Amino acid sequence: MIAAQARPRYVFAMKFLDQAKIYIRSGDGGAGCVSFRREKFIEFGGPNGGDGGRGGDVVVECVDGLNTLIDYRYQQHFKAKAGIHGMGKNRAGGRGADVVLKVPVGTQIFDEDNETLLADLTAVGQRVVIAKGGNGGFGNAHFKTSTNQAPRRANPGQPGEERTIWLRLKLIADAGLLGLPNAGKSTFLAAVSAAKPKIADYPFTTLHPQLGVVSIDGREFVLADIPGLIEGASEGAGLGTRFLGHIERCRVLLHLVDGTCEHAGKAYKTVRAELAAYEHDLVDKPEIVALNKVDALTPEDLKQQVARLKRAAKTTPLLLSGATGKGVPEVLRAVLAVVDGARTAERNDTTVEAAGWQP
Ligand SMILES: Nc1nc2c(ncn2[C@@H]2O[C@H](COP(=O)(O)OP(=O)(O)OP(=O)(O)O)[C@@H](O)[C@H]2O)c(=O)[nH]1
Ligand SMILES: [Mg+2]
Repeated sequence: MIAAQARPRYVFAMKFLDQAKIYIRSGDGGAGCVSFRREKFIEFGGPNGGDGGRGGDVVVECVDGLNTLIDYRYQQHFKAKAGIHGMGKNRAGGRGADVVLKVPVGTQIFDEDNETLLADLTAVGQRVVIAKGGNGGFGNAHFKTSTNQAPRRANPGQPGEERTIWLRLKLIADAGLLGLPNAGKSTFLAAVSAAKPKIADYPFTTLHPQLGVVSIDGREFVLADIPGLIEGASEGAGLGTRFLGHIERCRVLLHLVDGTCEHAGKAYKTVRAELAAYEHDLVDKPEIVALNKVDALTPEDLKQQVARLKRAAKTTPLLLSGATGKGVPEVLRAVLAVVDGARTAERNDTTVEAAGWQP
């Protein structure tokens, strides 16, 4: 039986959803001012209280270069600035500064009930005002009439709006974990993200793909953990290869090979053979090869496994231990480099398309 696990709210197994509940408040309007002109030698001083400034709005803006809502994990309260109060000599108060929440393309904004859609941000540059700043109050100069030359009244500013909203984004994995059962894929995901996948020393612990948001060097990407592949998976052995669909759109595969297995080269080749048998072009995707669980290896075993894996993969594997964290940042940086490269290439492609470029 698989125990239900508490998961942080921004990582949902299967739903592949990144979401954040945030509290926003637009700025209060500044109050109008009551003031009279009082100067030497000027006989009739009139009212000269200026209007208060408008409070700042809370704006959500869709920007380039973000692909998760990870920032909203660290900050959930956003408040725009209040408008400045009006002043004497007919000086109006300044407008309060807006607060702008930057979100990736594909973010949806829901009301507090998490059901009512308020806005759908589908293009870079799109902006929506989600809470309007309060209007500033009129100063007493505004209330001067022919019958009331010296009004003593001014309006207070309107209060800002306070509300709770949800930001939601459908996640698409940038990187996919690959390996035999027990290779340590889930351990790795748990070590590098807030995801809490089930981890155990028997094969097929992971039955459903899981996603986590990984943050490294101030950047982020989405990593998918999928069930282990075994020999014959493409013919349905083990859990089969259905779930490979979840990593078809990944930009890079991180192939973890268990250093404590009998033969790291054979383990690698088994997985590659199943990938090759899978009809979609997964086998052509960029791959980072890494030998895992190096904490459990003697220097001699390590040397031997590295040599075997290097021969099989025709590349020098990265070395890591998901359990101790050794080598993990280096692996993440290698993944990020490929993800970044692919993102840039994609962006350039779209630009060329948009410009109507023809070969
Ligand atoms: N010594 C050591 N053990 C590890 C390391 N990473 C994972 N393990 C152990 O290896 C076993 C399998 O780990 P999992 O993370 O569940 O492996 P998995 O690849 O997700 O396995 P499946 O979901 O079954 O495909 C567990 O007992 C882990 O504690 C590591 O870096 N070093
Ligand atoms: Mg697992």
